[in-house]
Amino acid sequence: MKVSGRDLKLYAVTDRKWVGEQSLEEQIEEALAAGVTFLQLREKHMEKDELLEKAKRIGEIAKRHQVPFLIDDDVEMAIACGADGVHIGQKDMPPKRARELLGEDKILGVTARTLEQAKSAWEQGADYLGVGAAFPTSTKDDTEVITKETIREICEAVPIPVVVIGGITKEKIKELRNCKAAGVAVVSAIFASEDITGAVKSLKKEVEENLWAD
Ligand code: TZP
Ligand code: MG
Repeated sequence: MKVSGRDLKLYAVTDRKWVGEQSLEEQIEEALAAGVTFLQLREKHMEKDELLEKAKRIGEIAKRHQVPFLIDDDVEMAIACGADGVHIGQKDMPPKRARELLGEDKILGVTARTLEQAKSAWEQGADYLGVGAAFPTSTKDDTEVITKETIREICEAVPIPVVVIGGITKEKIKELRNCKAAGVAVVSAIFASEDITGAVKSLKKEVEENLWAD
């Protein structure tokens, strides 16, 4: 399998709005060195040229840490920068089309909020699913919270691993205990932290103690 449950244990999604003393690259370097297992560049308001340059640099950092590196939404960008794959939402192109463009070797992640979306994404070639929002979040404004039961139903219905996203903090991971998810995807719990290394280590420990079984 291209993506195992282990890979999804602690999935970091970038947001340069949290960049302060450290650059985005430095934040990512620190997060990867501390033990993040999967990385997505999700920068909604960056010009394409800047995004391409950043993506190439960040891809090199991820490669050095042997962590899969994906681009949010943009299949062409993922191919152009040599990323390991792309993560698309329900408003992007259909997963089947993304798979055709990417080929079989690249990783395709798809966001699903319902059982129907989850089954369809899997049938169309998704390697893993991002499911949420698990909790309220201010990082993404057009998302709704789904129930833990829905998350669990999705995890039981598809043979590909599921990463839970949305409002996840180290305190909240316990509430995902029975969901059967492989891991958690976080933005602010890592990148808004003043101590990225400490945040990554404690999030990972909570995942290992509460939901990670592979
Ligand atoms: N998709 C669903 S919720 C979300 C995305 C990209 C944002 C999650 O951000 P945070 O800061 O971990 O709540
Ligand atoms: Mg997206």
